[in-house]
Amino acid sequence: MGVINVTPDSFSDGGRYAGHDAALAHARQMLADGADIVDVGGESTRPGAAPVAEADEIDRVLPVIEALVADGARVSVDTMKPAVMRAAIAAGAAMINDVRALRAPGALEAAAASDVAVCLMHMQGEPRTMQAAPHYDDVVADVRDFLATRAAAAIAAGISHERIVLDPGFGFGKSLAHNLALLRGLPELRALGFPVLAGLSRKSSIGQITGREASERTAGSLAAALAAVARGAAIVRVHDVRETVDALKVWHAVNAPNGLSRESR
Ligand code: 7PJ
Repeated sequence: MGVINVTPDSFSDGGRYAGHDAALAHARQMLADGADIVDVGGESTRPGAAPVAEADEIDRVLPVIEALVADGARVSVDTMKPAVMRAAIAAGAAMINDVRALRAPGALEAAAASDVAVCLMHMQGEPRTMQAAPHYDDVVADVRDFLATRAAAAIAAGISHERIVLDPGFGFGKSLAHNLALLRGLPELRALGFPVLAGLSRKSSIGQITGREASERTAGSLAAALAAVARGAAIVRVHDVRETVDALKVWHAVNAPNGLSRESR
């Protein structure tokens, strides 16, 4: 899964679509590089990021989703807002990726009224303050129990089991130690019986371990992606698609039961 952030258009002089064009070009490159899904988001959930109004978020993501769907791409929408979910679904999005795990009023209903996949992510606290003092009694058990509860709520709302993906939410109200415990504990999340998505790409934990700025975290992110796949992650959400696809091709070749995969023989 490649990450596409649609940022506000930076030019006022007739450049209304500059942000859209840049996002679209980036998404098409990710698909050419081997991404199976592009995750389109119009509101940052990074610690301290400013909220975006519903109509603005729709204006940001919808043209990009429409164009990618017209290309035949599989698109996920990274949003917490039911109105954005409904607009994205109507435009042909295949997945709702919600860092609030469909907890906003109306979000479960918006997803249930469609047949798209949903990614339910764990977050402790709220984006603005979640990194202040994250605390868990047992981080793996706490996250697992939350995700099991949200999956049950989704199923009760009419979202079938095979549409659900779970995500521990690396960096969302978690210290480095919490993130590492969750990465080691991915098999316990897998044991709930749903595919697991892992998003560690360029996150501050990678920076804490390597001492590098976000733009210099590719190698660290690759190691994290492979560690997640080795522990059962079915989807990795990444910025560096080309490098991650290469790393996964090598990892799979090593781990394939007959050595090389059929295509590579
Ligand atoms: C995640 C996400 C993640 C899912 C972001 C960033 C922060 N969605 N959206 N999982 N992270 N499902 O990319 O640094 O980890 S935004």
